[in-house]
Amino acid sequence: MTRCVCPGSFDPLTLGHLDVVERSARLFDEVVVAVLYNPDKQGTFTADERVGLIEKSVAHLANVRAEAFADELLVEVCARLEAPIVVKGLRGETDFSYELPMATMNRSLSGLETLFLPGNPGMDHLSSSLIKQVATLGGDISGMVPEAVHGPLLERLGVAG
Ligand code: COD
Repeated sequence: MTRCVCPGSFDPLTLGHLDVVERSARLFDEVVVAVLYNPDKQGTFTADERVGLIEKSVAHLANVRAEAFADELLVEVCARLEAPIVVKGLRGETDFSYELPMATMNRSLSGLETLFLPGNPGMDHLSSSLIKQVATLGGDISGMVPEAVHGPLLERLGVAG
C-alpha cells in the first residue's frame, strides 16, 4: 500500500487544495491531508478547526483523512505515517520558486520525495489568503471554497452570508 501526504496550512481549505487532494486520492492508496505549521502565516482557524473543515470537505473520498501536526517537521510526520512521498500543487513559477527549496531540503533531511501536480488552470488564482481578503471586503467567494468551508469562513471573518 502506498500512502502519501498532502501537507499545507489549509487556513482554510480551498477548491484548489481540494482538487490536488482528489487527484492524489486517485494516484495513491491512502492520502493524509496534514495541517502543519507555517511560521510565515497567521492563523484564522485553529489547526483542529481546519482539520474539521477538511474532513467535511473530503467526506466523499474513502481513502482520505486529515490530521493536524503542531510544531513538527514534515519529514518527521511522514516518517511516523510511513509515507515516502508528499504531493503538492503548483500554480505557477512563484509556487515553484517557493516549493523547490522545501522539496530539496526535505529530500536532504530524510530522503522524502515531493511530487508536484500542476494546478488546475481554472483554479490557479485560488489561495486561502486572497479568498479571505475578497470575503472580508464583501466579494462573492462561492465557487472558491468547498461548501463546508463557506459558512464557517464568513462567520469567522465577521461577514454576513
Ligand atoms: N491549486 C493548486 N495547488 C494549490 C492551490 C491551488 N489553487 N492553492 C494552494 N496550493 C498548494 C500550494 O502550492 C501548496 O503546495 C499546498 O497547496 C498547500 O498550500 P498552503 O498555502 O495551504 O500551505 P503552505 O504553503 O503554507 O504550506 C507550507 C507547509 C506548512 C507545508 C510548510 O511550511 C511545512 O512543511 N511546515 C512544517 C515544518 C517544516 O517541515 N518546515 C521545513 C520545510 S523544508
